Amino acid sequence: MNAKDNPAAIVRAETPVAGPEQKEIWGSDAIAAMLRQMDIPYLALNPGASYRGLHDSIVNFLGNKKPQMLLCLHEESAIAIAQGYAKASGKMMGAVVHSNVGLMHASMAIFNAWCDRMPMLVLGATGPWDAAKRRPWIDWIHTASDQGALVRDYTKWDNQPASVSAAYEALMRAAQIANTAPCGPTYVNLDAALQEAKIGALPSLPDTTRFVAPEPVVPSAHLIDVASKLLSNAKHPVILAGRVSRSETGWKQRVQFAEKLQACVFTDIKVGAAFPTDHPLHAAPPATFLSPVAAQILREADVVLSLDWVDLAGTLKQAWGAEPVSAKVIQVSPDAHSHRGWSMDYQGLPPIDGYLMCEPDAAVPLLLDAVKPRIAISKTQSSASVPVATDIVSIAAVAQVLNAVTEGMDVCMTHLPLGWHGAYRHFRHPLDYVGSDGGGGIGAGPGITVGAALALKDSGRLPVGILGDGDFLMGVTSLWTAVHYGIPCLMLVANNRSFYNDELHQERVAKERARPVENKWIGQRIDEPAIDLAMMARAQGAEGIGPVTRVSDLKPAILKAIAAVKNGAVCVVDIRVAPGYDTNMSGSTGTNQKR
Ligand SMILES: Cc1ncc(C[n+]2csc(CCOP(=O)(O)OP(=O)(O)O)c2C)c(N)n1
Ligand SMILES: [Mg+2]
Repeated sequence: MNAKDNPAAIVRAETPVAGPEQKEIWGSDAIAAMLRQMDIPYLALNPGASYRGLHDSIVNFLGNKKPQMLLCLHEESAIAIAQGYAKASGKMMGAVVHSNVGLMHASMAIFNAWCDRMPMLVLGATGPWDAAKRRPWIDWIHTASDQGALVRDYTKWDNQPASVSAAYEALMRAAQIANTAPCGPTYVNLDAALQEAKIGALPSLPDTTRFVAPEPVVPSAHLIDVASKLLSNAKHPVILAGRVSRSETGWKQRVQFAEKLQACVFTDIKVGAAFPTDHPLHAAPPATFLSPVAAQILREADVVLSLDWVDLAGTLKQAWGAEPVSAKVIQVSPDAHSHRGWSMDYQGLPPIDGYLMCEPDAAVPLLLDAVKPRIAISKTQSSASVPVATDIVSIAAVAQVLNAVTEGMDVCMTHLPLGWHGAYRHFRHPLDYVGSDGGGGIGAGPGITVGAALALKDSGRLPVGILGDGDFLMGVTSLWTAVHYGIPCLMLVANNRSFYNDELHQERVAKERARPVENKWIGQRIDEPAIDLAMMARAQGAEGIGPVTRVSDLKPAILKAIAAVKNGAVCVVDIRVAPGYDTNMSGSTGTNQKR
């Protein structure tokens, strides 16, 4: 499936008619020209009068190209699409949301992107800051003093420029900051009056190449020396491969590095694939929390190298409990640059014996050169039993069928459901899996899938998201955007007709309080009526298959869906899975909550 032999894979254009020769230039024309100058490929948006000026400029001044608008039916989808795009491409796109209300809708998704350290340029607008220019009522309710405060605690920077030249600078600064590690969303609020002011000639555009993000920081020779000595002399080195890039070179270097050191490697299901999960040095299936077996392997380590591992302190705590961490710890992470007061997504404070405050991709090649090769000390992959159900429709059964029918095919898992067990499918390439939502905000799966599919549209890789029904339903209108713009992708909905994760929590509370566990479904089940998810797909022009209720129907359904997507369709398969998890999602150690 590539753009050449599948024209449907090209994002469908909404082409404006040409207007008369432009005599006047408006503030928003200059802002639009700047977005083009900055190479922003797309703007996912939901419209609003606060940025009707910019909207007009994108359509009539730029011809709706570079950037191209992607209309979304909810601001949360617009941001999730930008997040998915960044996850799969490593590149930033834009999103535009309307005044305070659009930003409020967008806010959870911005939080997800923030926790996921994904770059994006969020543009917003306010009613005229000059009160004399406000239309009665509506411009007043949609004007807030300090609108950026709504998202300031989970964006890297925000600004409300007061002139075109200030807007040029604000946009370049926003892009530069968003793309500097640790990446993240930035927000620029464009005053309606500034957009709608006549400005005479277009102010000359700066050379944006002089305002780009810096080259990755490289650790000092001294720190490489400290870290490589610790690693070379270790008896049981462990690598925690966390947030890394989608680069194939980076991937290969990590593999060479682990092999040279003969170190055990852990990966994390919360973030994108970082190491081949079927490599003999890969210690345990990627998970949200360490399994007891994985915690035991980690505890045997005498040197732990974190490659920007999410929640290093919490992970060490799962292995060492209340005792001091006996291993030496090397931290490779720029993340603390984003640690601030409001959000605790910085996690616990880990003990560190060598601190390389840079991205893993910058440190690994230097460490690879510097470490001494170690002789293998009988480290093998822990043989985690892969839970498989063959007689009931379960997430395990979905995984089994998907694995069988995609054998030898390049697939990108754009999302996985909460009940997914890391042993269900192997990842052998950085684009085999792009990681989860980042901030635990449900409803992101469909948008992330569409955004990742947008980034992958010419790659020949099949984008597949497996989503919980709750997640799917909250973000379901992302489908329309994918259909409308011709962005093929597959969504398999693991439909247990429940916000099941929380049934488990109610069960736990009931047990704790000696109350009836049978009531755990109340206020949780999405049933009577069961929602026809395939019909919700068809309602938006996507293909809808299912409900699939028998294991024997799974394979033909998924094969049909893959064929449809390869043919350019957006396809949803409603799979009625039995409630139950093969994984411990609530994070208490030692319990497998399968039932
Ligand atoms: C925006 C938001 N609302 C509520 C929650 C709490 N929550 C966590 S998981 C979950 C259930 C998700 O349901 P589904 O996607 O169907 O997955 P399942 O648990 O059924 O496997 C809920 C409601 C959340 N994390 N985010
Ligand atoms: Mg569910």
